[in-house]
Amino acid sequence: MERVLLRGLNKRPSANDALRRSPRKKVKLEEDERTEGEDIVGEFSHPIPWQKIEAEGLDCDYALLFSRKEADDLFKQLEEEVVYSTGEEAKVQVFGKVYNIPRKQATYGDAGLTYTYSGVRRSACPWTPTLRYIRDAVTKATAQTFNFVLINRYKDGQDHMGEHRDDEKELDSSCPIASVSLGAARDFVFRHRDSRGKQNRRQIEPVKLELTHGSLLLMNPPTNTFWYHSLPVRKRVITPRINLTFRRIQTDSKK
Ligand SMILES: O=C(O)CCC(=O)C(=O)O
Repeated sequence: MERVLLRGLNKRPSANDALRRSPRKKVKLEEDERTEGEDIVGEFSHPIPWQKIEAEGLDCDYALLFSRKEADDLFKQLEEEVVYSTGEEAKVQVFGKVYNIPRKQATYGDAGLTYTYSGVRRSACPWTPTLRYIRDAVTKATAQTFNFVLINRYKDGQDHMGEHRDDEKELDSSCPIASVSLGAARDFVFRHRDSRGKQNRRQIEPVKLELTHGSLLLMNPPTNTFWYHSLPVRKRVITPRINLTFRRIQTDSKK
């Protein structure tokens, strides 16, 4: 399987580099993104070196968003703040069968938002201070706003996530999915939709990355149309990892 070497092969500056690297560039935050006392504009205070990952129909950007120390602190704070789903919300439905998910999940976001995937509808809990901080750091780095976050906690390398696309109709398809990783580094695999299964129509190499502590992966459109992604079992991983995927759910006025 092809491993993408982020510090060598397939590396080229992102098309939006000029925007993202420009220090103190103003970003207009949407009205409903503001919390009390917050300025209307945010600023790019920390230009970060982005690495571009591309293949046919795949467009991603990868960067280290947080230093090791900051990522350690954020991990600890999330361990205290995040309340994971139990009961029906901790299950998925695949082809009509109900399964326990092989990890823990939680959903946070703007008031009243819900998100349905794998046959289960999830409501957003109110943003915690740490989630708001991480969301704002992602907005400053990307100039994109997000109203929802799906959190997955993997206790070790046995916990995993199967192949899927983030292509639910309630998502704003023009907005990237912004994936922040904290804790153990894990492999992340993209597979093109035409190269899946025994009846595959084409031979297209999977794209494999390692998502490290403090990193941000942006899955830009049209990646989630053409490529499935998964987080496979890795038995050698013995420590936990938290992943946060920031999304923009269409609100009624935009549907
Ligand atoms: O934990 C990860 O990196 C994968 C998360 C993911 O695939 C998702 O939230 O859709």
